[in-house]
Amino acid sequence: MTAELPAPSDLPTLTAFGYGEAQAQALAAARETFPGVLPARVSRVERNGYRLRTEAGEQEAVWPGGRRHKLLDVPVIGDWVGYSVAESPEGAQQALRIEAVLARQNTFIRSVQKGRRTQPQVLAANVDTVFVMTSPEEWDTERLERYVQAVQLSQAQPVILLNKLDLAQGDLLERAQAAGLDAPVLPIAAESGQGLDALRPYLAAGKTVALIGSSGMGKSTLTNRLLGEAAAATGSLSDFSGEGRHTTTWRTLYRLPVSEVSGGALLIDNPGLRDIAVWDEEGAAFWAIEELAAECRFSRCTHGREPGCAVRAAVLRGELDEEMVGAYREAQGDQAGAGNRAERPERPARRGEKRSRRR
Ligand SMILES: Nc1nc2c(ncn2[C@@H]2O[C@H](COP(=O)(O)OP(=O)(O)OP(=O)(O)O)[C@@H](O)[C@H]2O)c(=O)[nH]1
Ligand SMILES: [Mg+2]
Repeated sequence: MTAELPAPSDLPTLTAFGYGEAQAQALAAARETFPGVLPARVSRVERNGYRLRTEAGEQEAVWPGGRRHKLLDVPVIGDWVGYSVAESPEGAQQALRIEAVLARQNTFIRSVQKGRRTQPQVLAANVDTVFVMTSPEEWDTERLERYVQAVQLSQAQPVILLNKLDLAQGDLLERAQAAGLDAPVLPIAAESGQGLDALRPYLAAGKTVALIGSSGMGKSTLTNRLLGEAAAATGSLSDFSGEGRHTTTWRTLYRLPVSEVSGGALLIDNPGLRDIAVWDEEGAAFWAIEELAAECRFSRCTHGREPGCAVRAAVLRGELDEEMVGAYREAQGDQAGAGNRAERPERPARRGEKRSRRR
């Protein structure tokens, strides 16, 4: 591959991973700042770095990040990025370096609690559908409402998968489907493959689906079933009886084979979440801060005491809440080096947190 701007038709592998005109345009825009970067999709987020699906195959990559990057621009699973090939000091192995996160179609954000403050965490980007997986033992209408709302706010389509159909008792299925959730409820059994035909409309070629839900619900079991191979580790029942066991550690994006159920979609298997808290107004304020930050005199402005800070100017004009800027600065500090951290077991959401909708 050369540094010429590649056309989507020259990138058959990436096209299979969803690369199209929108990504080509986003790459062209990124090249104005980072000339010659090549396109790739983040296919795995690990403690010490990333794996990228490049036209030449899957390769490890680093993201230099830094303390003063934009908080919401940390590369996440599903992102399209522009990378360069960095020389190692020994001139030996070359590591890919993520230079830019390409403009996203959407972001799936939730709110996480940090001490007394909440901050946004981007769980995935460029996702068409989110499968929220639950099971008969775990069914909780209120919690599912929060998931549905969070998915809708991120402009993705929510679908509830009621897995382990073989364990359903009484009229659970009827009750689940009558619960009034603003999403289809599809009963399946990932282990036996029962009900998977119903997933077909969401698994068209080039579409991206993210699997979320508590630990032990069968996300990785479904992933393997759809892949036709045991690529993702799954837990045994005893693993889930104890406290906070998580089998899946890293977010991973797989390309599904063309099968009776899948047209070749991209599937993201995630570690278990205990619950989700919807991120809305703070999220909007954070975005506003990041947009203002582009106007700061110094590109590495911390929005503290630097002259020419557009963020502080907006606070002085009364357009931005001082406390929100404080939360933003704190969150930015915490996020430095993200992608270099393990996924931790999740904290439960606060009850009733952030229920309003952002437009
Ligand atoms: N009875 C039954 N058990 C299932 C079914 N699907 C998955 N399981 C079991 O559920 C357990 C957990 O499955 P996993 O796929 O590892 O769950 P997970 O959601 O990926 O869990 P984390 O990676 O920790 O988030 C395993 O013991 C599976 O065998 C099903 O359709 N029926
Ligand atoms: Mg798993």
